[in-house]
Amino acid sequence: MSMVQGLPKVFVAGHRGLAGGGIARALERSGRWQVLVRSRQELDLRDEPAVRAFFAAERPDVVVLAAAKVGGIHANSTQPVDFLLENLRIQNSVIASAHAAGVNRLLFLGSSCIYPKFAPQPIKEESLLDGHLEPTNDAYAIAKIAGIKLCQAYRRQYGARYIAAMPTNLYGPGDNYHLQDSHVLPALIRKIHTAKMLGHSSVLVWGSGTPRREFLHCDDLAEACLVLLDCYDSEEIINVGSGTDLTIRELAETIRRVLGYEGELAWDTSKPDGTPRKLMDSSRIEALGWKPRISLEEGIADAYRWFVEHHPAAHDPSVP
Ligand code: GFB
Repeated sequence: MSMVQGLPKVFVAGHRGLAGGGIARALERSGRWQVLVRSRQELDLRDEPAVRAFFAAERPDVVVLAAAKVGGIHANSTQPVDFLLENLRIQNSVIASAHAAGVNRLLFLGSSCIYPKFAPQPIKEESLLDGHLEPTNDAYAIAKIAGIKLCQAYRRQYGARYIAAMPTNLYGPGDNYHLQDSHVLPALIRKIHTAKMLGHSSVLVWGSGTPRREFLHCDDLAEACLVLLDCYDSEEIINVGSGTDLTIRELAETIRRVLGYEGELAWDTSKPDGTPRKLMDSSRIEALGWKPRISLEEGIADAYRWFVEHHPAAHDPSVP
């Protein structure tokens, strides 16, 4: 007989991703959950009939919806159709199927980009829908806002205990290191590593370097999700951030230092900056007893270790 029988069963949708991977590991580690996962090959989350059949057969007690089409500023601004449609399909099919199968507890993950481009800083949860979105990722943001609203609607119409958390920019082991489509932190780890390996004298960084971003290690997010599953039950969304931000220039300098690269940083101002700043106010989750534990330097070193040990681009710069 399995050791985990008798424990509540939690389905982590998106366990191969950065957020979902960290959450599935943390749930396993806690020893309090029976963790259920499916790869994309086993279950296409956009396929609602397949997702309904899966839920009917497995009947999880709880769902963590961390599956999404995600990417950095370039991917978001050049593939808005995919970001809007895929995310709507995934979240509609998972949330509706969970409810149809009697799941009464679900945690939906949104993003800090749902807030208005010029929201007052640090951004409080109340800023949702209080202004215009940042155009480079409005498709993704609209899909995530629809997911928030769907969770709130299930709560209002059916009393379902569905909650939505808004993580800030995440990074960590298992990140996407694609040259064009990744987020800034893994992109700069890769570019600086490659420049060091090939002896290049400089690295080209996108934009002006002045936008500010807040970063959170995926294992810190995972611990926050465990806290939320245990003790958060409100229709209000809840921010999960590290509480500090820095400029892209400072981020690039930090990565340069951690990786020990001595070359220069050059700036490609033909590339978009995106939103000027999106530091979140995370006092609501901090009041529940959670705080981030991994410093940016430690986290970058951890992500870099994973990149060198697991990613083919660490040894072959021609990998896309
Ligand atoms: O992480 P990132 O792609 O997305 O870019 P956002 C953040 C900043 O880093 C921008 C600069 O100002 C970029 O111009 N940057 C510098 C780079 N060099 C690079 C590089 O080599 N690659 C990348 N990608 N950026 C995303 C949203 O916004 O944040 C998503 O598009 C999501 O929807 C995610 O919300 C968390 O922080 O601007």
